[in-house]
Amino acid sequence: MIRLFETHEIRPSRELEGLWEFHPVGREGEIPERMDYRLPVPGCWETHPDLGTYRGVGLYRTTVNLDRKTNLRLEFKGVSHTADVYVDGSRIAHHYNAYTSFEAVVPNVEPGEHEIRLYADNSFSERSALHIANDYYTYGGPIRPIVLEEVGDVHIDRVSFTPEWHNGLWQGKWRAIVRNIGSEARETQLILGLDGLHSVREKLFVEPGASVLFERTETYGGAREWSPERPTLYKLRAELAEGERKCDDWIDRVGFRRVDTEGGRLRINGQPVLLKGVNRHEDHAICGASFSFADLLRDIELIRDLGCNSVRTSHYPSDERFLDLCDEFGLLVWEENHARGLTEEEMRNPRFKPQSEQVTREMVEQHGNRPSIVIWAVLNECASHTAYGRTVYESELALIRDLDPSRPRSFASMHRDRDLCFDLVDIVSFNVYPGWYTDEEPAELLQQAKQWADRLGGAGKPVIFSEFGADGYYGFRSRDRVKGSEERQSDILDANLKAYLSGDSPLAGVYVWQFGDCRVSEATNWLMSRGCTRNSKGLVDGYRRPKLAYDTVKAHFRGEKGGAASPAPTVPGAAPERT
Ligand code: ADA
Repeated sequence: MIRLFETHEIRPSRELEGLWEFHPVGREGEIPERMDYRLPVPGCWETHPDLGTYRGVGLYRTTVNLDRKTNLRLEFKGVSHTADVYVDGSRIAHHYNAYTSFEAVVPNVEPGEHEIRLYADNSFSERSALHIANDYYTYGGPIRPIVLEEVGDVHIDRVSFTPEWHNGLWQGKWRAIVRNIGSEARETQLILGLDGLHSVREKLFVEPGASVLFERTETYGGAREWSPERPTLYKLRAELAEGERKCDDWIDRVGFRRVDTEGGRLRINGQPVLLKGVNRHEDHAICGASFSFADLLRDIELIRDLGCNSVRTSHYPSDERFLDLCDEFGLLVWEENHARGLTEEEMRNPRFKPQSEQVTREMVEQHGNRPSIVIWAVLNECASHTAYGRTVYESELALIRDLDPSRPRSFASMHRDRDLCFDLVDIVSFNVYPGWYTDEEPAELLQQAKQWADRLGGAGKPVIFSEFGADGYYGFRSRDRVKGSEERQSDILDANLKAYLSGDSPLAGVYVWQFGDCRVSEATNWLMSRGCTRNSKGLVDGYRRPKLAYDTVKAHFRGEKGGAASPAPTVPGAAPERT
């Protein structure tokens, strides 16, 4: 399943889902004598009994049949972590980073059978600045869907739609890119519209080998708002026509809502909201990082059951289908680029800047149409406390502002009163672990954090506690409530939430670390060693079995412990309003 809706009704498109041949190889480009395995695509090789800890390069191979001459466009929604794609023996794409999509276009492919070879590499080396041994696991393989499309010489590359509230009316700012991969200049008609609302039509002239950017702001008088309580979605439809014949389309979903941080509060459509959420790694004890739709939906239902109105995609962009579900159910999303805990030295790896900026750019360009995303964030727990680190935060936050000025930006800091970057963001966020790594009083820590924010450039900005939590090993029970037991995890979260959700709390949001236990890299130093090679701070374990802390957090988030309640979740199974 590619998305929750058809992304093309005119352009021929299908998912290359199924069983592909597989074999571990020594390096990208190598052709082994035999292909011993058959693996599922999408999937990660760790699900095969022989390959549970394999780290290296793997070759996936399949063939496709085309019944006419065409321009082939392959879209890879996520290959972990470095991908090289060959079609009929020629290398046509290279991409780094598991969590954003990329394309490979081959013009003028003859009818008949064609071979696709995908090399996926999940190894760690100097060449990889973001995927390193870490407190989560880098799986291997095409963890997200692969799509085959047939495109004309002139086709739609990308469309962005940004809702704006202007003098009491909704407007939409369109940016559409149309490209011509053929050898002749072409004239085409671009039609842009939202189903149920009006559309616009424009004649474009596209030179061979070039792209044209079309921009237009339209007013939508009758548009209905997207909000967490009523997540109204509109189908965005971009089409190309030659005369009366429609020859290409590109479909997405959008919603009309605005986000701001006026008065030090996070506001959606002018209404202050308190974000109550969980941090979610895309990791599951059985399917690794490659989720079926049913597994994604189960996570969403558990998050909604917890009384959350928000989720943070720690520490990388999420699967598109997960974000589709957030759009659909009105969950507010903090989405962040890919990084966790990089030191200044690691940020000085010459690969870091280009790789990190690329993920940031791809994240905003690929997910920017989604109403559910209300915060963009960068560089979780990296060196925001050093002068060099600050230059990196500054340039990445500026990049986001250039790409999308409509959403507030943040980063999750662990540097407390030593942070140098609070003046660069719209929302100041702290990762704190009272009761687990430190023995502070949560309420006192909260007052201190507010002072650090005020003093260090964050005065007047919303403050979020983006992480707090404790380990709890599923099934480990203790009358003495010792550290690591489910009881102690529950006690620590109870104490944290009591302080953070109290009536006079200055916080704009809280995100429990974390939703589900996740696998971690095997550590080479004792400090990073985690029991069971897992981060066990989940409210559910890797199989989604709730721990004691689940109900504790649920009671707080649903306002049963005296704090503020989240908006009532929509009735399970009821279809959200949509046009
Ligand atoms: C950090 C980090 C998380 C996780 C957590 C923990 O705050 O951002 O990725 O490692 O600590 O469990 O210690």
